[in-house]
Amino acid sequence: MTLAPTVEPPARAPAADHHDLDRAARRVLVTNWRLGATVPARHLYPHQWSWDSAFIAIGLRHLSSVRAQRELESLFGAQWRDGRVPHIVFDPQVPVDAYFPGPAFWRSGAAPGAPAVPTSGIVQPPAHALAAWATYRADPAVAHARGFLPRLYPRLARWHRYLLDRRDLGGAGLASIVHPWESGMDNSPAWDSPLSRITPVPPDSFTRRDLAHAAAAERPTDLDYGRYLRLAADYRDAGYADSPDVHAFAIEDPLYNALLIAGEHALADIAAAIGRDPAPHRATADRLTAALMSRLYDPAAGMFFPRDVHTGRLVRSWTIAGLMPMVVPGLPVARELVATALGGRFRLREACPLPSYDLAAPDHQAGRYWRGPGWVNTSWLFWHGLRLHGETALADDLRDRLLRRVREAGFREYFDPLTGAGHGTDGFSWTAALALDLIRAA
Ligand code: 9WN
Repeated sequence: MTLAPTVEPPARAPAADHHDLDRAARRVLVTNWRLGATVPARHLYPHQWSWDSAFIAIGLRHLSSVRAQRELESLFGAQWRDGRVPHIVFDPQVPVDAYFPGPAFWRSGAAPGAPAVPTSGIVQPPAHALAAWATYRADPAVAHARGFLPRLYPRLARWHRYLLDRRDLGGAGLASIVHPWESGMDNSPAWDSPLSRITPVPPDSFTRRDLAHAAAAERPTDLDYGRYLRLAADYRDAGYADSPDVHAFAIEDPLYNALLIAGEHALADIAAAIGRDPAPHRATADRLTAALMSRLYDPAAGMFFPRDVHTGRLVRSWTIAGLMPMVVPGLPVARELVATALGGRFRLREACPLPSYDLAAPDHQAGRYWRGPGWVNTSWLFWHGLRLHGETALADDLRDRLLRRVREAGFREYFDPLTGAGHGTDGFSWTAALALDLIRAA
């Protein structure tokens, strides 16, 4: 059985007690808006990022449906001929050394089928079809007038096709990520073991820019960066070709594939809305859901784990990625995932945002990048999943606590899940955008 995704809360004015937060969130998105797209954060991330834009559109649709549509359109304007949507679209107006690795590292101009604008060559989680459908539903009249869905649908479909065909490195139908940056959870402890096989580039061969804007104790280490750069350089030097020989890192990730499945359901809705056949998308979603269950679900644990394509084994690391299949309509084990989220590792009733990594693990670090702290986007996805599976009371409670956290600590990039202390950069776009969305569901 499949249910239609319900990403569109009814359009509502914010309740009086949220007016100040609402105004402050709008200010963040206005400040971070550039020509046609929104940067994740002014200093640390001064270009357009792929999955950030999807979350940003989900919030922007409440301010200006045209701007939300343009956010997605500008990202897909940088789509490669093979269908990939790059994880960063570089703004040529921004100094080349403002972010590392920048256009000079990725050299997309030399790659076959890359767009005119410089981009990276890797991708990020496919949250875009979900965002496109939510954006359309916020204002169908304006979307119709602008031809939003008929223009975007073929691009979204090609994006998913790239993942389904070129990235099925494990041969079981699921898409593989080929770089930790592709997971969106760059520094996740789940990548430690597969990354340990990668020879880092020498530490004196690159200059990081992130440490000028964020504390070293809250960011990945130089050794991590050395390995990230080795993987990215090998991919680049192979002309961004996808094959198990090129990709020393190849993982079937539950977060990634859950978004792909939810996205196929959204594509089915989009197809139906523009008079196309939704059935192939529903069939793909059902096939992928079966593969997700058989390849990545551990019934004894009540949890999804990533599978390392090279070893063939599950990586038994308890990260929030393993709870993300909650966004899959009709998921047969939603109740089990809720039980896991309520347990001591994630403490759904108190921790907020939900921790990126097992609170009970000895190597949990509440302030370090994807190794403990909570992000608003993964909690928003879990909230969405709770609503999708009828867990309204838990969803409402999580929503209220998320809004309280953001009101107290600001629009931070991530938060200590138990104390609420803010970490990373401030004025972070998806925190603001998703707060706007949660406010309207309150
Ligand atoms: C590398 C922009 C991005 C997010 C990712 C987050 C972080 C980049 C970085 O910032 O990654 O892509 O430089 O660390 O991990 O999820 O999309 O906000």
